[in-house]
Amino acid sequence: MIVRSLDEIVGTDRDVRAPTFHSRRFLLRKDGMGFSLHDTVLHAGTETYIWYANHLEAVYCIEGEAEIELVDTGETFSIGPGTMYALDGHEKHFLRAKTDFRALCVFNPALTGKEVHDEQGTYPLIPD
Ligand code: 9YT
Repeated sequence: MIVRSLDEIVGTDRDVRAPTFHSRRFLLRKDGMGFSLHDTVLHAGTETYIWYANHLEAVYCIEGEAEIELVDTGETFSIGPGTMYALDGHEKHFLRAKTDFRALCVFNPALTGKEVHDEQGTYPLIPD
């Protein structure tokens, strides 16, 4: 069994900083669960372009407000506390945080912990 607190993760190599968000990675590939689990905070007023070409991601909002715009259709969705979205089609999207936006994020396959977005907003698949 694995038990971890946010306090144990902040400031370690599981606490990954990017220009528009920070991602505290509770579970990674090496933990053997088959998915990774992150507590992520997008910074208020930021826009992030994302295309998870190699991963499926589900996002459950805990705090804050954000808008998602799907690139291919132009559809927009407002996301707030208690709402989940799942990128089951590897959708390219813009994520705009109206306030600090905190969410639990689950990735399949699991991230290894080293990934940061590339210029296409993608996390690479890192081989075993
Ligand atoms: C909500 C979202 O997709 N944010 C981008 C960061 C990613 N979820 C991560 O690495 O935690």
